[in-house]
Parts: sequence; C-alpha cells; structure tokens
Amino acid sequence: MNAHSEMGFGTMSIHSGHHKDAEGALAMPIYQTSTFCFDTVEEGMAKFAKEIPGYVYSRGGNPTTVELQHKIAALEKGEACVATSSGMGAIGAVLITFLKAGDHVICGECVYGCTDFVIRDTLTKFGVEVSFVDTSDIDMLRAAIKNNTTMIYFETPTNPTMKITDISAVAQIAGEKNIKVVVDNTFAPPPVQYPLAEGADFVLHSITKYINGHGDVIGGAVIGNREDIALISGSSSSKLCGATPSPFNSFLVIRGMQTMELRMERHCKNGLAIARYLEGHPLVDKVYYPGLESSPQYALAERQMHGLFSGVMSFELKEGIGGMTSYEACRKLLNHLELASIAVSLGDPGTLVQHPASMTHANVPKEKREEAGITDALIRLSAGLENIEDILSDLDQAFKKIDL
Ligand code: LCS
Repeated sequence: MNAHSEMGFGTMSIHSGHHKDAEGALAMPIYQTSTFCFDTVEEGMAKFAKEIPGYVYSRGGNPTTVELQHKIAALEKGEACVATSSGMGAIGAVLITFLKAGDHVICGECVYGCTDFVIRDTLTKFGVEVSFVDTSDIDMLRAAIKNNTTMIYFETPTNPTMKITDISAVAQIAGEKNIKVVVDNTFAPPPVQYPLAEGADFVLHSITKYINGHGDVIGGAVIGNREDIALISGSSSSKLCGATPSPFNSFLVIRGMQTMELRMERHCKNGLAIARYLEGHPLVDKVYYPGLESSPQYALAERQMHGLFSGVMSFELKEGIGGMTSYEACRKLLNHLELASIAVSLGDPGTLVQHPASMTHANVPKEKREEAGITDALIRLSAGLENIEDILSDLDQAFKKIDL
C-alpha cells in the first residue's frame, strides 16, 4: 500500500506511484529499452539472483511499467499489480498460474467472448474441469461447487448483459472452502467498484477500456496480494510466457489514468441519461442497465457500485418496427448513427455501439449465447464523454429513420 492510499480517488490517480526521477522529470519517463547494462559480471549475477534490486531485461520488469503497476494497485486498493500486454493476457496469467489439471473452475455464464473461449476450450484441453453458472444466483453457485473447485471467475457487470453478482456473497462462500475468487472489473473500475474490498482474491482488467480511457492502447492488469502477484510476475505467465506491456503503452496508461475520476463520473452520468432515454423510447423493448430504478438488481448495484454504475448498457428493440424483425431493426439503427461509432471496445472518449451476437460474442455457441441473454436483437452501447444532448440527438435521428 503506498503513502497516498488514504487520499481521495482523484488525488491518488495523479499522485500514487513510487518513481522519483534522477533528472527531476515530473512526468514518468518512457524507459524504451529492451535490456539494462551491468557495470560488472558480479552485479549482473547479483541482480539475477535477486540479491540486489535492479532491472535486468524489460520482459521481466521495466521502470515505466512498474510505475503503472504501483498506480493501478493503489487505485484498486490492492497490495500489488502485474500489468500485461492485454486484458486477455491478464486473464491468461491468472488461469495459468493458479490452475492445474484436475481442478474445477466455475465461470460466470456470461463473460466476454474470448474469455468464454479460453475457459471453455483452452482450459479443458489441459485437463481443467469447467462449469458455467449464473453467479448472480448464489444458491445455484453454491450447488455448483465440487470438492475439486479451486476458482470462481466472473464479471460484474457481465459483458454484454450487464448482470450483477454480489461479490461479497460469493467471497463468503468461497472463503469457507478455500476457493479463489477472481473478478473481472473492466466494466466498473474504481471509483465505481472495489472487488478486493468486497473480499475477492484477484481483480483483473482490460486496461484497454476505462483505465487507459483514450482508445489508443491494448493492455491488462491483475491486482491482488503481494505473494500471489509475485507468483504471476516472477515465475509464471507474464514473465515466462511473455504477456508484457510495452513501456510506451505503460506511459500512455499512466497519462490516461490521471483523469480517471473525471472521466468515470461523466461516462456514468451519460450512461444513466442514455439508459433512461432508451427506457422511455417507444421502439425499445428492454434496457439492461443496473442503474435504472426498474432494474431488479438496482439495490445491489447501488451498494456495490457506489451509485455510479457504468457507462455501458445493452438494449433490445421491439419486434415489427417498419415490418422488420428486431434483429433487422437493430442493424439498421446502428447503420444510421452518425456520431456514435460502430466498434467493439468500450470506455473510449467517443460513444461506441456494437452487435454482440455477431461481434464480441460471435465465438460463443449460439445456444449458449441465447441462454445467457445475448440474443440476435441485442445492441451494446458504451457511453462516451460527448455532451449528452449530442449523443441523444444522434440516437433520436437514427430511431426516426427506422420508424418511417
Ligand atoms: N474482459 C472484459 C470484460 C472485456 O470486455 C475484454 C475485452 C477483455 C477482458 C479482454 O481485454 P483485451 O485483451 O481486449 O484488452 N472486451 C472487448 C469488447 O467488449 N469489445 O472489444 C473488446
């Protein structure tokens, strides 16, 4: 924990970190180097043996990336962090480090499409048993635990259906049985939600999204206790399997993080306003956003997400608009948007829309997709930082074009 850990979120995102630059540079320098020189063979030997501190090779550690790790750990109120070259790198790091053949993993029934693939396909190839369970249903989760269950992995909110799981309830059940709880917090990063404070063992992120916040980096991070993070960064996937971020990307994320509180407030405020607009629109059938008072999970979301919720939501259109199926109507609506971009990703400055069934979750088998609520008519929207009137008027003009 660093000296700024008791300060407000906005202060911490600027001042947390440990780097004191030898030249006095205020901004974190980019140590764009693959390797580090030793004055003597003896010094190199001592650094490799970890008898003295210091950098040896950037796959194993780099000052710019280490500074980023200190900052992300501080933001999540965790002891330590390992940054990775992508969110999938962070997920792979946790799975590879802490699972072995014969273990059983419970994964949330609805997770990002590539996560679903890695857990369903890749893990099982290595002899890990997997069950997909709706973790928002605590009784179902409890019933799914077996003697060999060693990890419960979930997203809250889920991508793209925005379902919430009670992290502290899961942590309580898992704690009784020594099962590790891993929460993907990509959709609701601090200051929205703090999974470690709710009892999770690990929190991970695609920092590609809100943490970098500018749509120009692919990156990931895992945060947890010092011993567990040392296992990942010292001996397993990030160092030996090579999912290391570039120093330049680490620099960009450090820069992006400094405005995170302001950005998150605006993303969430715009998100709520758009969700309310969609809920009141006569052509919209359902809106999935935990910040709507009509959401069955509103009370839990309000507590766990500190009333901020997220900037992401999904929605379905009504059947029969202009004689179209809701699937046809949703494609047409997206094609008519002028300000919002059709693009996968979220947490960017600009509003993004996408069609999960054919894009982010296309590799999830159709039957499983539909069980999780990812229908062909579902649209996901990530509220950007634009002025809300402009986002709503863009939606308005597109709705008018499908309702001729
Ligand atoms: N976890 C979640 C919840 C995600 O949404 C994503 C990517 C990842 C992990 C993986 O992170 P990456 O390797 O891309 O940094 N989600 C995407 C999405 O919904 N649209 O494009 C990517």
